[in-house]
Amino acid sequence: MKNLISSTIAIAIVLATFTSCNNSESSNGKSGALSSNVAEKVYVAPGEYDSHYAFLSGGYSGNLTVYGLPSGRMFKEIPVFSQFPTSGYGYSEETKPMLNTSHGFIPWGDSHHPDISQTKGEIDGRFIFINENNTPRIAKIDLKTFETTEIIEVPNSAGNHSSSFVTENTEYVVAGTRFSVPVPQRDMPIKEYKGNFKGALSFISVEPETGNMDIKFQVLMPGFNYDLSHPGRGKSHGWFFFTTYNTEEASTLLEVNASQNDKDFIAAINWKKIEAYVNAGGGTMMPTNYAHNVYDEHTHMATSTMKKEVRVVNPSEVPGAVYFLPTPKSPHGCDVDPSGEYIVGNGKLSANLTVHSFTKMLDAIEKEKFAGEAYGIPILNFEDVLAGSVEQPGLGPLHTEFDGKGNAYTTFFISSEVVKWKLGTWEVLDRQPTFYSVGHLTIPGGNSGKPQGKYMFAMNKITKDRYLPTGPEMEHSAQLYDISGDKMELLLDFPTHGEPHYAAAMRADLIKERSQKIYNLEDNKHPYAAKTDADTKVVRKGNEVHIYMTTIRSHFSPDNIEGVKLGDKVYFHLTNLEQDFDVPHGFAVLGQNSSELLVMPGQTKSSVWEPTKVGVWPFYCTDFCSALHQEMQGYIRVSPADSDVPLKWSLGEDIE
Ligand code: RUQ
Ligand code: CUA
Repeated sequence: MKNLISSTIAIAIVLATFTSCNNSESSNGKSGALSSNVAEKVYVAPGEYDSHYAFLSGGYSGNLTVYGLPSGRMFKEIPVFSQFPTSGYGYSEETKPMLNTSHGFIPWGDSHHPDISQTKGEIDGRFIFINENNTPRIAKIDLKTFETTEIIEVPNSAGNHSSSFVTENTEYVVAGTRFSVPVPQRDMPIKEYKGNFKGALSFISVEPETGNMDIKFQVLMPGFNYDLSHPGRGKSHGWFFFTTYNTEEASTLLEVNASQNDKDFIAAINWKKIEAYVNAGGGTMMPTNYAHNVYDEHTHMATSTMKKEVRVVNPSEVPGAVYFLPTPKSPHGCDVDPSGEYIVGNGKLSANLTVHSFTKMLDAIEKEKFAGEAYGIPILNFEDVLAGSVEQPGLGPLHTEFDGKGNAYTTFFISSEVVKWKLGTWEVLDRQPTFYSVGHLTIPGGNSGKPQGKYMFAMNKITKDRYLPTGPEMEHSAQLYDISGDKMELLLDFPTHGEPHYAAAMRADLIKERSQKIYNLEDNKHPYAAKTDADTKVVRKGNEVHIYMTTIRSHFSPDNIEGVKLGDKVYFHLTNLEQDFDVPHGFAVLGQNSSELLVMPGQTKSSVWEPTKVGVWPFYCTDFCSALHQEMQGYIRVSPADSDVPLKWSLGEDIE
């Protein structure tokens, strides 16, 4: 025990030394080294557009932020796993079901890895997927509307981290568990972890036309930690690769106990083989509970369905489907190059960067050259699958991306740098410092067969002195580099929101052309929609009062309402009659204990209010929509519970 603790302290000191040397004033890159021609490279003149979209995960904000490149301007925050009072997401009656889970309503999430849908190995810009780490879920955002339209919970999973990466035709979005747990969950002693806990790797199918998600199967793997993953592509399409750590299967003091083995594994999963097995009826349906939440663009409402079972597959049932590739030491990122030949294991504690060869892997499998097995899964020989290694490239490698021109770019957390190296010769070509402690990096089109060169940005974990101080908390920071030349050139720092782990980025054209401007009022199928002022009304059902209300510049209809009583549950159903791009109206009523609503043109949204005080309470539009926005207001009268004030409403005249 003493040994464990002293080695922990030793590691801590090493880390502290590296981090602190980054903080010194002399190394913060503020020497004015950037020339004015660098400024031109990121300058997007007023009224002009950026050339790329970047979608940065919000980490512990639970959301996704949208940026433009090269300007680094933030365009939008898309609410995904967290309630978002700015738009009413997760507060409105229509969107609350999106945050339903088997644990009940969860107002928050921790999102990590966005990935854009692909067709034939190329980014197609239809959807973006993102994982929730804490209460395992995968979300889909429609890039036509930039709205979260589907969330599926992932059962038997915990710390959904090796997610959400898509295969080259978006056949699957894959979600892997970070923590192994009892499967199914049950009451058992923690010390019986080893050999008993399992790691579920989930393959979620995506319907080609609609994008609808469904858990096709889960592979129940040994109780390791599954950290990150990437699909095979091109020649390795049909396979999926996952890094593992804690192959020691420790349940306590992992920083020491999970760093014992000289090598952990990359798990190679032949999903095509398992898919064929499952299509032939293979696997077992396991009883479980998970929520599947879908937002319908026509009713403008989400529904949540609780699913009762999931198909699980034990690797031993499908011989030849799962192999382990030994990979030094506690690998984090698992990255596959655009050709599909090279699989990079970024060993956090390793001095070198290990690259495996897909061809050599197949060869070794064919010759059945195994070094042993773990829980019945064959382990290949390290030397047999090794393509090469980058010698001493830096300290603490985390993630690698590719430019499609034969180069790879790896982030090093401890030495705080991005290192460019060559696939095949493994020589280091360039290194540039990052400020500070870089995690992921992104090249547009990163996880695809066709990266879109030109830019790379690093997402740093520590900001320190890069911006004006904002108290003890600084937002994280990203740095944009031009990678079109031989050497990487630092262009720009820009602050990010929450903790971007990964980001997905792409050329703007595809998304820009398809972006929707309004919701068609005619197509609005919301049951409480009022499509003209003539449809507005107030209806009492017991103690529920439903107000069918419309908004148009610059009034609410109705705007005077009486007859509501204490103890009533008041539903404001707002339909925005506007059919004009970028003209939402907002709604808020004094004392409302949810959030405002922001209603898009043609959309209906509902807010519930349970008044607690007698009085006449104003409501108003929260979005400065017109010259007469300040006039866009109304009153609702709340009477005592036993009053006999009749239910009445009006617009433009006194209530009689
Ligand atoms: S993580 S910094 Cu992707 Cu959540 Cu590596
Ligand atoms: Cu409508 Cu302000």
